[in-house]
Amino acid sequence: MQNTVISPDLIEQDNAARLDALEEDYAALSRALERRGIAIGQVKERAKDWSVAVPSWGAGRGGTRFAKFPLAGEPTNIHEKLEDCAVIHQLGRTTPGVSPHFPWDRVEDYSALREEAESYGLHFDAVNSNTFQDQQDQPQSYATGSLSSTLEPTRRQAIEHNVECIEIGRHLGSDRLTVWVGDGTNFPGQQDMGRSFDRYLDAAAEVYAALPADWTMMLEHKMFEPAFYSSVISDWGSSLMAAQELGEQCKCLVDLGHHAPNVNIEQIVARLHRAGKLGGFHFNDSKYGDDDLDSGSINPHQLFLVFNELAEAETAPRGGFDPAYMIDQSHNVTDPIESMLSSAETIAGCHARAWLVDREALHAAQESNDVMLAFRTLRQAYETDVGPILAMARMEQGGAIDWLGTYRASQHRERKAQERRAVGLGAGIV
Ligand SMILES: [Mn+2]
Repeated sequence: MQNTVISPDLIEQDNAARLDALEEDYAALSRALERRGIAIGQVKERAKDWSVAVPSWGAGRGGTRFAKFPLAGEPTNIHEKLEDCAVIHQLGRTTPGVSPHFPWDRVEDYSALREEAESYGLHFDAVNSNTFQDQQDQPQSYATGSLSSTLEPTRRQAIEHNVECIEIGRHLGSDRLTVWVGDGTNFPGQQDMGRSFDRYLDAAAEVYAALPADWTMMLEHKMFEPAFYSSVISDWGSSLMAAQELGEQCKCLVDLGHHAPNVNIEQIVARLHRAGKLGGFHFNDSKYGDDDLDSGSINPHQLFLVFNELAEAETAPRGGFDPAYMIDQSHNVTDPIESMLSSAETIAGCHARAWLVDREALHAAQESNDVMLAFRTLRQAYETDVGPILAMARMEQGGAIDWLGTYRASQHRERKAQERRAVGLGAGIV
């Protein structure tokens, strides 16, 4: 018997009140798509088959370097986070995977944790290691680097932590490890840029050697922060070099917020795919830097163009194309459940729109250099409102047509504010 956090009766009751309007919108869209030679049912089924994982850390309020403003009833441990992730999946039906982070989600019994997730209809996605902050009682500090540290005991500690994450992940049923290091420098001359990359590669090779045969190691690059002069794995070039050197099972992860402003991220996606090294995504949006804003809240067009490249890639796959899709956001002023439901819908919408592109017409226009026709072919798909398809897919799987309305009617957060212990004020990024 599956553990449901939100009453299925409430969802059904709410849906019943909204079904007539949805059916009307869905029928109108169905006719419009039919004129374009698209069967709406196929798009809906594709939407049902597609999913994006939520990060365990995203279930809590995020923060900035300056402050964190806690939310009454936010989760304080992995068990409560799983409960909130269950709500997100129950209402939205697109997020069955949870990406855990260690040591933040450490427990005694990982087999029991896996069963707990499964009781909600959830599973564990990519495991994230953490060598970017020090933990209590940790012998070596990461203040001047982890996998690339000049100090052998520090590198050893970082390697062992990553290997432990793989071990935990095996118990949780995961098959991916995401490695992001904050390693780098804040001053010119602080470290030798060539030798620090060498040290990183040597240490990462030891982590790679511990990967089970069916696992993927994903390297996440980030241009700056916490290192503000140079980062060791700063861009997709460094990430690709490292992934190629480490081996077949190592791929690159693209976090949408980890690039310089105005960088053509969709082109990076196409390049990594061509190299057979596109491992996965961290979805979020950014206006200025690594803002970790809600996916598609600032630049939904860019998100669509990324998915257009993914649809191209899936049409002509290379090198075991199977990217992992994850949300990675910091919810500083919203209820994280609402933000992740909103983001999952936006991301799923961009995925669906990419499959509305008349690819044959696009390719023909590209080959004949018909610039305007090529552009309009993409634009037509982008401008299609796929909301009724996503809502119908949700409803048919037991989710909510109006996830925001139903979530608020459930009073989940208010109830949790009574049950859960309050989070301290804290400060900074969590
Ligand atoms: Mn990320």
